[in-house]
Amino acid sequence: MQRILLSLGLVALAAISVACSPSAAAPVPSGPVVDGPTVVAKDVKFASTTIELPADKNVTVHLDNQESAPHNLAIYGDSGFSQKISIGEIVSAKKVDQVVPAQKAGSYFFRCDVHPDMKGEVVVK
Ligand SMILES: [Cu+2]
Repeated sequence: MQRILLSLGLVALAAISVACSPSAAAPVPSGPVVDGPTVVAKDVKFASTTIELPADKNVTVHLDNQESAPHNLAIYGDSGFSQKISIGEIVSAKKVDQVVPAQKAGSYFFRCDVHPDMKGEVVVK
């Protein structure tokens, strides 16, 4: 019995490791993509603490990093930043686009993964 429990534990651990692996690919959206907002990063801050996205549509979001400090735009489903939705590329002094897969209306959360204090709310409606 103990051996079975141990095996189950190992399987659960393996599943958790896969789910948490940074290389786990974000869902690739299918279907049309609409153009979305530009988010500016400067002085180790995002210019806005709210991003609005249309509900139920794949959206291209633009990160405009206007300084040499590295930033990305990472969108999560929870305020604890554990449910990855769209993790953008980390860039310095550069603009980069990312396609955020369609989300239902509601509140989501964004941050820079390099500087977790750079964060805000994503309002999907
Ligand atoms: Cu940053």
